[in-house]
Amino acid sequence: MAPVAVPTSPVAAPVEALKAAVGALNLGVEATDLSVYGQFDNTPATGTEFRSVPTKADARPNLTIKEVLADDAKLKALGRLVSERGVVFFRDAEITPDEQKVLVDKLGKFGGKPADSTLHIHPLTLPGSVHGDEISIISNEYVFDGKFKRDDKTVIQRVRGAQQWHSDITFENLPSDYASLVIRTLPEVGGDTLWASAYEAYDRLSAPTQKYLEGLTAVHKGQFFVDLAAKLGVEVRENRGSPQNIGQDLQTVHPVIRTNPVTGWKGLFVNRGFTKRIVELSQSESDALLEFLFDHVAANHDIQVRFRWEANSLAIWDNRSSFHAATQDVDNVTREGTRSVSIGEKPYFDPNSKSRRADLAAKKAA
Ligand SMILES: O=C(O)CCC(=O)C(=O)O
Ligand SMILES: [Fe+2]
Repeated sequence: MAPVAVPTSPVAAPVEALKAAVGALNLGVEATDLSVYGQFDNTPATGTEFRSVPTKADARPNLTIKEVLADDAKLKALGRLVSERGVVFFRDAEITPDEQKVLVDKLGKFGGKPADSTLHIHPLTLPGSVHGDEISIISNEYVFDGKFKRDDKTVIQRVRGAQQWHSDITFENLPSDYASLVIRTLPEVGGDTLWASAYEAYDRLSAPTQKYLEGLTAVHKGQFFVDLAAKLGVEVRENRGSPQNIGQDLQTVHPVIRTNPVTGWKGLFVNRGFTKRIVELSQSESDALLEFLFDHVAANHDIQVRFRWEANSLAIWDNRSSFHAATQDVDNVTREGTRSVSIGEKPYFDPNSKSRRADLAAKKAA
């Protein structure tokens, strides 16, 4: 791993100040009980899917994303579910790119995101992009805009699955809370997306390792986008969904263990895509620890879910507490979708927050 300059003064403010910047949580209040609708958990660790067709065994009615968008009580319940399960899927979801924006922005607002956190403008989305600044086009043919063609044309040349794991835009001072993706042009087979639970990644570490990680912070950097901007001779966009998301270097510092403000649960918050260096450790210690943690997420399929896209499938995830990875396993077939990303709060670690497993076990026992 190439050395990364370690900032001399990490930006971490006291946890109470960071928590105070998260507005009132409004995700439990007046919420509807979504368990009355047909759904199943994809794996114990992560993923809940709303079924599109009731079966004999489960006659609960179908919940459509249209109904959710039309009813704030349902939206609040959905936000809570996404934060608890890491990712939620809908089938037969008719949703426009503009509605995707409304969806994640409202989830973020109900979740108490700072008043000036809006929707992310990707550093490499050109002004005048086809669906506007706040929709990233996800494509296997180009990077966020038609001008940035990929030069890794075939499956064999492309990055393999283990290298793909990330949570979105963690190079920003204020990264994402909620995000949504629809793949609108699909290969018949292939191009699945995987998600992994950051809560479960934390819970499956030994207690001494958990303790150790809780004291650490890490440098995140969007090096790929900085390099691409330089290669193409363009500046990266500024004011990327928050007045705090500025600067050309796409670099920041976040805690290694992050508290999700909605669930109050602790999750691992380093990812192979963007985390470059543990601030408090030597270069070789940092390299070894990060490699272990990246592998912990990528190699353990028992903390993951794999989702096969169909026409009108919709995924909504909480970037604070999950990782995801695309699968680049098709040649010469277009795969294209629209993604909207809400900006959340400055990440923090609250020492009083809980393990998901411990909290769920305590609730079950109560
Ligand atoms: O293409 C995919 O499957 C996932 C792309 C991705 O990382 C995202 O939409 O944030
Ligand atoms: Fe992503």
